[in-house]
Amino acid sequence: MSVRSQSSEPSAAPHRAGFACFVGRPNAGKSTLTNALVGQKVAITANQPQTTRHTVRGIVHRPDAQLILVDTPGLHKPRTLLGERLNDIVRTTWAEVDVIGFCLPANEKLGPGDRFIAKELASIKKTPKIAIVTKTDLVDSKTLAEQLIAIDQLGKELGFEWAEIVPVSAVKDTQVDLLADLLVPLLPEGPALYPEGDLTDEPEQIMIAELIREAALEGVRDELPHSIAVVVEEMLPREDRPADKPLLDIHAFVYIERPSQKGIIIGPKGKRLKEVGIKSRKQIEALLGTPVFLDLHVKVAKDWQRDPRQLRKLGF
Ligand SMILES: Nc1nc2c(ncn2[C@@H]2O[C@H](COP(=O)(O)OP(=O)(O)OP(=O)(O)O)[C@@H](O)[C@H]2O)c(=O)[nH]1
Ligand SMILES: [Mg+2]
Repeated sequence: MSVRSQSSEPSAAPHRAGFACFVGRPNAGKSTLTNALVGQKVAITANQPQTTRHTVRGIVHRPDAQLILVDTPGLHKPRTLLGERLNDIVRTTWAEVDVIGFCLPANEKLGPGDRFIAKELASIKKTPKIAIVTKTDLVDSKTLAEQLIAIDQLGKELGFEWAEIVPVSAVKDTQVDLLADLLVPLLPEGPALYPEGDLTDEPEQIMIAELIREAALEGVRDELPHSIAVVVEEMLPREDRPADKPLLDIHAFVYIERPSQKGIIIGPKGKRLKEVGIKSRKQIEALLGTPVFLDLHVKVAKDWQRDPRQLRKLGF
Protein backbone atom coordinates (compact mmCIF):
# COMPACT_ATOMS: atom_id res chain seq x y z
CA MET A 1 0.00 0.00 0.00
CA SER A 2 1.36 3.42 -0.85
CA VAL A 3 1.59 6.13 1.74
CA ARG A 4 -0.11 9.36 0.81
CA SER A 5 0.86 12.73 2.12
CA GLN A 6 -1.63 14.43 4.44
CA SER A 7 -1.70 17.59 2.37
CA SER A 8 -5.10 18.31 0.85
CA GLU A 9 -3.32 19.83 -2.16
CA PRO A 10 -2.69 17.22 -4.81
CA SER A 11 0.98 17.33 -5.73
CA ALA A 12 1.16 19.40 -8.91
CA ALA A 13 2.21 17.49 -12.02
CA PRO A 14 5.61 18.64 -13.27
CA HIS A 15 5.67 21.07 -16.18
CA ARG A 16 6.60 19.42 -19.44
CA ALA A 17 7.92 20.78 -22.72
CA GLY A 18 9.00 19.04 -25.87
CA PHE A 19 8.49 18.12 -29.49
CA ALA A 20 6.01 15.88 -31.23
CA CYS A 21 6.13 15.41 -34.98
CA PHE A 22 3.33 14.40 -37.28
CA VAL A 23 4.35 12.07 -40.07
CA GLY A 24 2.39 10.13 -42.65
CA ARG A 25 1.63 9.81 -46.31
CA PRO A 26 0.92 12.96 -48.30
CA ASN A 27 -2.64 14.26 -47.79
CA ALA A 28 -3.16 12.33 -44.53
CA GLY A 29 -4.27 15.47 -42.69
CA LYS A 30 -1.08 16.34 -40.76
CA SER A 31 -1.14 20.07 -41.36
CA THR A 32 -4.87 20.39 -40.72
CA LEU A 33 -4.39 18.60 -37.42
CA THR A 34 -1.43 20.82 -36.51
CA ASN A 35 -3.58 23.89 -37.10
CA ALA A 36 -6.47 22.45 -35.09
CA LEU A 37 -4.22 21.79 -32.09
CA VAL A 38 -2.58 25.21 -32.25
CA GLY A 39 -5.97 26.87 -32.74
CA GLN A 40 -4.71 28.97 -35.62
CA LYS A 41 -3.42 28.40 -39.14
CA VAL A 42 0.33 27.94 -39.00
CA ALA A 43 0.61 25.47 -41.90
CA ILE A 44 -1.14 25.63 -45.24
CA THR A 45 -3.36 22.74 -46.31
CA ALA A 46 -4.78 21.52 -49.60
CA ASN A 47 -6.61 18.57 -51.00
CA GLN A 48 -3.52 17.54 -52.94
CA PRO A 49 -0.53 15.44 -52.00
CA GLN A 50 2.78 17.08 -51.06
CA THR A 51 1.43 20.41 -49.95
CA THR A 52 3.86 20.80 -47.04
CA ARG A 53 7.46 21.30 -48.16
CA HIS A 54 9.29 22.12 -44.95
CA THR A 55 8.82 21.43 -41.27
CA VAL A 56 6.38 23.81 -39.66
CA ARG A 57 6.42 24.25 -35.92
CA GLY A 58 3.14 24.95 -34.18
CA ILE A 59 3.18 25.69 -30.47
CA VAL A 60 0.46 24.63 -28.04
CA HIS A 61 0.54 26.49 -24.72
CA ARG A 62 -1.05 24.84 -21.70
CA PRO A 63 -0.75 25.47 -17.98
CA ASP A 64 0.92 22.10 -17.52
CA ALA A 65 2.99 21.92 -20.70
CA GLN A 66 4.30 23.41 -23.87
CA LEU A 67 3.73 21.05 -26.74
CA ILE A 68 5.67 21.88 -29.88
CA LEU A 69 4.24 20.19 -32.94
CA VAL A 70 6.44 19.65 -35.94
CA ASP A 71 4.38 19.19 -39.08
CA THR A 72 6.36 17.42 -41.78
CA PRO A 73 6.00 16.86 -45.54
CA GLY A 74 4.19 13.66 -46.50
CA LEU A 75 6.62 10.78 -46.91
CA HIS A 76 6.36 9.34 -50.42
CA LYS A 77 8.23 7.59 -53.18
CA PRO A 78 10.38 10.42 -54.53
CA ARG A 79 10.34 11.17 -58.24
CA THR A 80 12.37 14.35 -58.12
CA LEU A 81 15.26 15.85 -56.20
CA LEU A 82 12.73 17.95 -54.33
CA GLY A 83 10.92 14.75 -53.30
CA GLU A 84 14.18 13.29 -51.97
CA ARG A 85 14.88 16.46 -50.02
CA LEU A 86 11.40 16.41 -48.50
CA ASN A 87 11.79 12.81 -47.39
CA ASP A 88 15.18 13.64 -45.85
CA ILE A 89 13.54 16.38 -43.82
CA VAL A 90 11.00 13.90 -42.44
CA ARG A 91 13.64 11.37 -41.44
CA THR A 92 15.80 13.98 -39.73
CA THR A 93 12.78 15.29 -37.86
CA TRP A 94 11.50 12.02 -36.49
CA ALA A 95 14.96 11.17 -35.22
CA GLU A 96 14.98 14.35 -33.12
CA VAL A 97 11.56 14.57 -31.48
CA ASP A 98 10.25 13.25 -28.16
CA VAL A 99 7.19 11.56 -29.62
CA ILE A 100 6.06 10.62 -33.12
CA GLY A 101 2.46 10.92 -34.25
CA PHE A 102 1.83 8.69 -37.27
CA CYS A 103 -1.20 9.99 -39.16
CA LEU A 104 -3.38 7.51 -41.04
CA PRO A 105 -6.61 8.63 -42.69
CA ALA A 106 -9.71 6.75 -41.51
CA ASN A 107 -11.19 6.72 -44.99
CA GLU A 108 -8.36 4.87 -46.71
CA LYS A 109 -7.37 1.30 -46.03
CA LEU A 110 -3.77 0.81 -44.90
CA GLY A 111 -1.61 0.63 -47.99
CA PRO A 112 1.99 -0.08 -48.96
CA GLY A 113 2.88 3.57 -48.31
CA ASP A 114 1.70 3.32 -44.69
CA ARG A 115 3.47 0.00 -44.16
CA PHE A 116 6.66 1.45 -45.54
CA ILE A 117 6.53 4.33 -43.06
CA ALA A 118 5.54 2.07 -40.13
CA LYS A 119 8.50 -0.18 -40.88
CA GLU A 120 10.88 2.74 -40.69
CA LEU A 121 9.24 3.94 -37.49
CA ALA A 122 9.72 0.50 -35.98
CA SER A 123 13.47 0.98 -36.20
CA ILE A 124 13.32 4.14 -34.05
CA LYS A 125 13.10 2.20 -30.84
CA LYS A 126 13.69 4.96 -28.30
CA THR A 127 10.82 7.21 -29.33
CA PRO A 128 7.19 6.53 -28.36
CA LYS A 129 4.84 6.36 -31.31
CA ILE A 130 1.18 7.32 -31.29
CA ALA A 131 -1.00 6.22 -34.20
CA ILE A 132 -3.47 8.95 -35.10
CA VAL A 133 -6.45 8.01 -37.21
CA THR A 134 -7.40 11.22 -39.00
CA LYS A 135 -10.57 12.34 -40.82
CA THR A 136 -12.88 10.17 -38.70
CA ASP A 137 -15.80 12.36 -39.76
CA LEU A 138 -15.62 10.70 -43.18
CA VAL A 139 -16.37 7.14 -42.02
CA ASP A 140 -18.95 5.19 -40.03
CA SER A 141 -18.12 3.53 -36.73
CA LYS A 142 -17.67 0.08 -38.26
CA THR A 143 -15.06 1.29 -40.75
CA LEU A 144 -13.31 3.17 -37.98
CA ALA A 145 -13.23 0.11 -35.73
CA GLU A 146 -11.73 -1.97 -38.56
CA GLN A 147 -9.08 0.67 -39.11
CA LEU A 148 -8.16 0.73 -35.42
CA ILE A 149 -7.76 -3.05 -35.41
CA ALA A 150 -5.68 -2.98 -38.61
CA ILE A 151 -3.34 -0.37 -37.12
CA ASP A 152 -2.94 -2.29 -33.87
CA GLN A 153 -2.16 -5.39 -35.95
CA LEU A 154 0.39 -3.50 -38.04
CA GLY A 155 2.32 -2.52 -34.91
CA LYS A 156 2.29 -6.14 -33.71
CA GLU A 157 3.51 -7.42 -37.08
CA LEU A 158 6.44 -5.02 -36.90
CA GLY A 159 7.21 -5.93 -33.33
CA PHE A 160 6.22 -2.81 -31.43
CA GLU A 161 3.28 -1.42 -29.50
CA TRP A 162 1.74 1.96 -30.24
CA ALA A 163 1.82 4.13 -27.12
CA GLU A 164 -1.75 5.02 -28.10
CA ILE A 165 -4.10 4.73 -31.05
CA VAL A 166 -6.28 7.83 -31.22
CA PRO A 167 -9.07 8.59 -33.68
CA VAL A 168 -9.53 12.32 -34.38
CA SER A 169 -11.28 14.68 -36.73
CA ALA A 170 -9.48 17.99 -37.12
CA VAL A 171 -12.29 19.38 -39.24
CA LYS A 172 -15.03 18.53 -36.70
CA ASP A 173 -12.71 19.15 -33.72
CA THR A 174 -13.37 15.67 -32.36
CA GLN A 175 -10.85 14.33 -29.83
CA VAL A 176 -8.26 16.94 -30.79
CA ASP A 177 -7.87 18.00 -27.15
CA LEU A 178 -7.65 14.38 -26.12
CA LEU A 179 -4.74 13.91 -28.51
CA ALA A 180 -2.91 16.78 -26.79
CA ASP A 181 -3.66 15.18 -23.41
CA LEU A 182 -2.07 11.95 -24.61
CA LEU A 183 0.99 13.60 -26.16
CA VAL A 184 1.87 15.76 -23.14
CA PRO A 185 2.79 12.93 -20.71
CA LEU A 186 5.27 11.67 -23.31
CA LEU A 187 7.23 14.93 -23.25
CA PRO A 188 10.20 15.45 -20.95
CA GLU A 189 9.88 17.58 -17.84
CA GLY A 190 11.11 21.11 -18.27
CA PRO A 191 10.26 24.77 -18.63
CA ALA A 192 8.62 26.32 -21.70
CA LEU A 193 10.91 26.58 -24.72
CA TYR A 194 9.09 29.36 -26.56
CA PRO A 195 7.74 32.68 -25.27
CA GLU A 196 4.10 32.63 -24.23
CA GLY A 197 1.84 33.60 -27.10
CA ASP A 198 4.16 32.45 -29.90
CA LEU A 199 2.16 30.05 -32.04
CA THR A 200 4.92 29.29 -34.54
CA ASP A 201 8.52 30.17 -35.29
CA GLU A 202 7.90 30.53 -39.01
CA PRO A 203 9.39 33.75 -40.39
CA GLU A 204 6.70 36.15 -41.63
CA GLN A 205 8.12 36.16 -45.14
CA ILE A 206 7.77 32.37 -45.38
CA MET A 207 4.23 32.37 -44.01
CA ILE A 208 3.23 34.96 -46.57
CA ALA A 209 4.78 32.97 -49.42
CA GLU A 210 2.92 29.89 -48.15
CA LEU A 211 -0.43 31.70 -48.05
CA ILE A 212 0.10 32.77 -51.66
CA ARG A 213 1.02 29.20 -52.63
CA GLU A 214 -2.07 27.86 -50.87
CA ALA A 215 -4.29 30.22 -52.85
CA ALA A 216 -2.45 29.31 -56.06
CA LEU A 217 -2.94 25.58 -55.41
CA GLU A 218 -6.69 25.88 -55.29
CA GLY A 219 -8.30 24.43 -58.37
CA VAL A 220 -5.10 23.42 -60.18
CA ARG A 221 -4.63 19.78 -61.05
CA ASP A 222 -2.28 17.05 -62.20
CA GLU A 223 1.38 18.04 -62.12
CA LEU A 224 0.83 21.75 -61.72
CA PRO A 225 0.51 21.84 -57.90
CA HIS A 226 4.00 20.34 -57.61
CA SER A 227 5.40 22.87 -60.06
CA ILE A 228 4.37 25.93 -58.07
CA ALA A 229 6.79 27.65 -55.72
CA VAL A 230 6.42 31.10 -54.21
CA VAL A 231 9.10 33.48 -53.00
CA VAL A 232 8.48 36.83 -51.33
CA GLU A 233 11.14 39.13 -52.76
CA GLU A 234 10.48 42.32 -50.89
CA MET A 235 8.28 43.78 -48.16
CA LEU A 236 8.39 47.55 -47.71
CA PRO A 237 6.12 50.06 -45.99
CA ARG A 238 4.78 52.45 -48.63
CA GLU A 239 6.40 55.86 -48.31
CA ASP A 240 4.40 59.05 -47.82
CA ARG A 241 1.57 57.32 -45.99
CA PRO A 242 0.05 58.95 -42.89
CA ALA A 243 0.91 57.08 -39.69
CA ASP A 244 -2.71 55.99 -39.18
CA LYS A 245 -3.03 54.69 -42.77
CA PRO A 246 -0.01 52.50 -43.41
CA LEU A 247 0.30 50.25 -46.43
CA LEU A 248 2.75 47.42 -46.85
CA ASP A 249 3.99 46.67 -50.35
CA ILE A 250 4.72 42.99 -50.87
CA HIS A 251 6.40 41.78 -54.05
CA ALA A 252 6.33 38.06 -54.67
CA PHE A 253 7.21 35.67 -57.47
CA VAL A 254 5.08 32.68 -58.31
CA TYR A 255 7.40 30.18 -59.97
CA ILE A 256 6.36 27.45 -62.36
CA GLU A 257 8.47 24.94 -64.25
CA ARG A 258 7.51 25.38 -67.85
CA PRO A 259 6.39 28.28 -70.05
CA SER A 260 3.29 26.25 -70.96
CA GLN A 261 2.10 26.44 -67.34
CA LYS A 262 2.08 30.21 -67.35
CA GLY A 263 -1.27 30.55 -69.04
CA ILE A 264 -3.02 28.29 -66.54
CA ILE A 265 -1.69 30.15 -63.52
CA ILE A 266 -2.45 33.58 -64.94
CA GLY A 267 -5.79 32.61 -66.46
CA PRO A 268 -7.75 34.37 -69.19
CA LYS A 269 -7.02 38.12 -68.99
CA GLY A 270 -5.12 37.54 -65.77
CA LYS A 271 -8.31 36.56 -63.95
CA ARG A 272 -6.91 33.59 -62.08
CA LEU A 273 -3.79 35.30 -60.80
CA LYS A 274 -5.93 38.22 -59.69
CA GLU A 275 -8.12 35.87 -57.65
CA VAL A 276 -5.04 34.29 -56.08
CA GLY A 277 -3.89 37.79 -55.17
CA ILE A 278 -7.19 38.83 -53.62
CA LYS A 279 -7.59 35.63 -51.66
CA SER A 280 -4.08 35.53 -50.24
CA ARG A 281 -3.97 39.27 -49.57
CA LYS A 282 -6.94 38.97 -47.23
CA GLN A 283 -5.17 36.27 -45.27
CA ILE A 284 -1.87 38.15 -45.23
CA GLU A 285 -3.63 41.27 -43.92
CA ALA A 286 -5.25 39.19 -41.18
CA LEU A 287 -1.87 37.70 -40.29
CA LEU A 288 0.00 41.01 -40.18
CA GLY A 289 -2.84 43.22 -39.02
CA THR A 290 -2.04 45.84 -41.63
CA PRO A 291 -3.32 46.71 -45.12
CA VAL A 292 -1.25 45.21 -47.88
CA PHE A 293 -0.63 45.87 -51.55
CA LEU A 294 0.30 42.54 -53.06
CA ASP A 295 2.21 42.46 -56.33
CA LEU A 296 2.44 38.98 -57.88
CA HIS A 297 4.63 38.04 -60.83
CA VAL A 298 4.74 34.69 -62.55
CA LYS A 299 8.18 33.44 -63.56
CA VAL A 300 9.51 30.24 -65.08
CA ALA A 301 12.24 28.39 -63.18
CA LYS A 302 12.86 25.59 -65.61
CA ASP A 303 12.44 22.12 -64.05
CA TRP A 304 13.26 23.54 -60.62
CA GLN A 305 12.15 20.38 -58.78
CA ARG A 306 15.07 18.49 -60.34
CA ASP A 307 17.70 21.20 -60.43
CA PRO A 308 19.96 21.54 -57.37
CA ARG A 309 20.84 25.13 -58.19
CA GLN A 310 17.22 26.20 -58.62
CA LEU A 311 16.24 24.30 -55.49
CA ARG A 312 18.83 26.18 -53.51
CA LYS A 313 17.57 29.48 -54.87
CA LEU A 314 14.05 28.55 -53.82
CA GLY A 315 15.19 27.68 -50.32
CA PHE A 316 15.39 23.86 -50.42
N1 LIG B 1 -13.18 15.58 -43.72
C1 LIG B 1 -11.97 15.86 -43.23
N2 LIG B 1 -11.00 16.28 -44.07
C2 LIG B 1 -9.80 16.54 -43.55
C3 LIG B 1 -9.50 16.37 -42.15
N3 LIG B 1 -8.21 16.70 -41.97
C4 LIG B 1 -7.72 17.06 -43.17
N4 LIG B 1 -8.66 16.97 -44.12
C5 LIG B 1 -8.52 17.30 -45.55
O1 LIG B 1 -7.53 16.49 -46.14
C6 LIG B 1 -6.78 17.23 -47.13
C7 LIG B 1 -5.30 17.14 -46.81
O2 LIG B 1 -5.07 17.81 -45.58
P1 LIG B 1 -3.62 18.33 -45.18
O3 LIG B 1 -3.71 18.73 -43.76
O4 LIG B 1 -3.14 19.34 -46.17
O5 LIG B 1 -2.78 17.00 -45.33
P2 LIG B 1 -1.21 16.77 -45.09
O6 LIG B 1 -1.05 15.45 -44.47
O7 LIG B 1 -0.63 17.93 -44.38
O8 LIG B 1 -0.68 16.72 -46.59
P3 LIG B 1 0.85 16.94 -47.14
O9 LIG B 1 1.33 18.24 -46.60
O10 LIG B 1 0.64 17.00 -48.62
O11 LIG B 1 1.64 15.77 -46.71
C8 LIG B 1 -7.34 18.65 -47.09
O12 LIG B 1 -8.27 18.79 -48.14
C9 LIG B 1 -8.01 18.72 -45.75
O13 LIG B 1 -9.09 19.64 -45.71
C10 LIG B 1 -10.56 15.94 -41.29
O14 LIG B 1 -10.43 15.77 -40.08
N5 LIG B 1 -11.77 15.67 -41.90
MG1 LIG C 1 0.86 19.19 -44.91
